[in-house]
Amino acid sequence: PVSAEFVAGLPKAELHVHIEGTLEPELKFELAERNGLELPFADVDELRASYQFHDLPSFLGVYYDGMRVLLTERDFRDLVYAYLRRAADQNVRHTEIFFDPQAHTSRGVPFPTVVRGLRQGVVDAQRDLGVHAELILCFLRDFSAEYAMATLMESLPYKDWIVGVGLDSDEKGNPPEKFAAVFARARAEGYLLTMHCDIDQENTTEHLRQVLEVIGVDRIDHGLNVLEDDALVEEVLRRGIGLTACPISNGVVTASMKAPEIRALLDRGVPVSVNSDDPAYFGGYVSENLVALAGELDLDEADLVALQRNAFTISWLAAGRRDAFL
Ligand code: ES4
Ligand code: ZN
Repeated sequence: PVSAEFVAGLPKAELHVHIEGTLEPELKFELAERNGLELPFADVDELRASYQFHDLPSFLGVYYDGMRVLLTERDFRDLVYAYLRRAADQNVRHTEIFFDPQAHTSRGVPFPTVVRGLRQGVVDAQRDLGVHAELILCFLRDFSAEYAMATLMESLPYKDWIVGVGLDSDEKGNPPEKFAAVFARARAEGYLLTMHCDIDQENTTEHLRQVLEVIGVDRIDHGLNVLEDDALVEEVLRRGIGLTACPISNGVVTASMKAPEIRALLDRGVPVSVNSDDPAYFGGYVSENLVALAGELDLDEADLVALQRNAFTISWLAAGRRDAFL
């Protein structure tokens, strides 16, 4: 087995973390107070105890509700800064952070407020903590394709601050091809592309086929069930497409960390990395995810180095910058 100290010291990249999912109860209370909002919980412990979910929809309800405290540019800046401080403490050197602008614009917070605040957090953390970060704009797949397209258009003045686009929220009834035109336009604008394609959702092999054949993604979030079809495994290998696994998240939402699937992907040479997803809600940042997975699979130090090599390799760092980590 491997020690927590070894995991802690390993230089890491994190590629699958939702910034709104890093909102810890302490900061939630602080922002509520700053913005004159009343939370229906007496204290941090009571709030944390309310985090009970058994599937994706029950999690998403809590997740979206928690965002109501995020209102000003400063709030978004502080959210990113708090996450990057924790990441830097775990020796994360590079991270690609999802944000859900429609979870904010749909409740009246302007797009520029969100993206300017997030960018300020990235810039401040890079200056103070030396951690490098990029932003990935995620569309909410349970909203319409038209709303996604409008959000894409709103993002264009901020293109230099956004490395790519993704797709998250409830997959049921919301297949990748619903967003084919949006992602084609995003590609034409120079964005890199990823999409959530989650094991244990419905029709996932069909969704994976669409993600590869219709959308032409550069990466797949989760995607572990490529294993259900050899042709899908061959295709991700052929294209060098990476998968971003989230063991603790899967464990909370679907009652299994999917460790055997991660093992099988590593054995077959598919570049898979380990990530935290929504650490404030699922109870583990990237190091805790690595320790949990290492325990489950009896990983050794070389395996953990290989997982971090995968993470830097499939990251969207520019080639020269990436090579500095490898
Ligand atoms: C998410 Cl766990 C999960 N699944 C889908 N969408 C999400 N957004 C934030 N966390
Ligand atoms: Zn996710």
